[in-house]
Amino acid sequence: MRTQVAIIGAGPAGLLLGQLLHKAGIDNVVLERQTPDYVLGRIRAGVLEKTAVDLLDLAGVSQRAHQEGLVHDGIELIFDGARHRIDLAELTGGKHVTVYGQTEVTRDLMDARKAAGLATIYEADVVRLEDIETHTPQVRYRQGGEERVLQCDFIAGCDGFHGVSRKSIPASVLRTYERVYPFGWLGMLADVPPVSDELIYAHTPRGFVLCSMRSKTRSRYYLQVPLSDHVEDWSDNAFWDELRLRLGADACRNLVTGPSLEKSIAPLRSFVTEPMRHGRLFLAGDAAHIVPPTGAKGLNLAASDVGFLHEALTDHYLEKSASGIEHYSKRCLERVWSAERFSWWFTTLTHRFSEMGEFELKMQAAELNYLVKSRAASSALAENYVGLPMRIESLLETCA
Ligand code: RFL
Ligand code: PHB
Repeated sequence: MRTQVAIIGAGPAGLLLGQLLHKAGIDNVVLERQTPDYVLGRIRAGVLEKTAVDLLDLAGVSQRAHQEGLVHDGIELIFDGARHRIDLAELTGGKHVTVYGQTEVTRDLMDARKAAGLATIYEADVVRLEDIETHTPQVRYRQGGEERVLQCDFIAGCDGFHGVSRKSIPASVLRTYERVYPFGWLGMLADVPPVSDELIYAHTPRGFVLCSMRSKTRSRYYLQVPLSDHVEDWSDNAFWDELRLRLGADACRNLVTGPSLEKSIAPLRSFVTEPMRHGRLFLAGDAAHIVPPTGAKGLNLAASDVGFLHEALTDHYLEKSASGIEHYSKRCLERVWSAERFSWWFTTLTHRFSEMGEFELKMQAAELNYLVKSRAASSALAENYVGLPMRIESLLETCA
């Protein structure tokens, strides 16, 4: 089999790229290790920046996101038992985020791909990438007990943190940067109305809490937990009890509890790979970088990588220019490092670290206080939360 662009991974990065390339008349095949149901069963991101929604618009798959997505103009911070609102719209000249689950984004992309009759091969486990430094790379995969080969012009490695693409770049070229956090997030999804209209990020003596949602009737909550915790040991009642204890009576006034639809523990990590292209292999999304979820940046970064990759491949096929390909890694990495910094900072500010002494706790408290009292500090949070522009060099103009 042969295609122009072989895409590894049918997560949001791979599917969005496939749709954008199809719109530009560029032939592509997606190879995915799992089944569609498995991919849709993973409960992950919930917050989309405008840049991500713009790319869904461009791909022609945003109709439901606009209809059903919830526009959020602000977030709440809780610390020291008090609630503070960060007015995202007022602080950023009218910008907002859209609360629309990654599952729904993926479903919309899957439906569009199916409707367009595009090739997605599920249960195809990519085992090796070959000849990536030549003009005729190929992807070797296993399907139904047989080994097959997909020949192509380019490979898009959209296969997440545990995929094969990153590992195919020679160690002598690859540089990685990593920080692993000493805790995880226990997430729970339940068909109950959210405790508040806006997302709540809470710093509490018992650990961090995030109150998020998927709709007006479906809530998503997260608790900071030790890495040694097992999800089987957290009954639904234990989860709700701990949530109440951490948030306190006032913030829990409107809390509605109910049976969980899903519960899972995710470790927190910051990770970046440089470069994001080697020869004819491009890395995009979690295959190249991971952020702790506190800033809600993972899916949004995956989308902006795909935006740059779509630009690079249309430059190549339609404009006959190598410019986008040559600049791909640098363009992505500038935005990636900004989001890494923000996600690391917001995580460090809002979580309890066991090694923190009295002094570090006072520093955290002072910074949280400054954040809600200073317009400059609140603006910096808001500007990052709604999402930096695709090209960071335009930031000063945006703010002017
Ligand atoms: P994915 O979604 O991991 O998809 C990669 C796909 O590649 C497949 N694959 C292979 N296929 C074939 N052969 C192989 N050898 C393969 N190896 C792997 C996998 O099966 C999979 O289907 O990566 P992608 O597309 O880069 O998307 C990234 C996002 O999923 C991720 O960044 C976000 O979910 C992160 N994230 C959040 N991001 C946000 O922007 N906003 C949020 O609010 C947000 N909340 C979150 C999050 C991530 C979380 N977890 C669980 C880590 C909340 C949580 C709890
Ligand atoms: C989510 O709804 O899953 C979510 C929202 C905001 C975050 C992280 C996760 O910062």
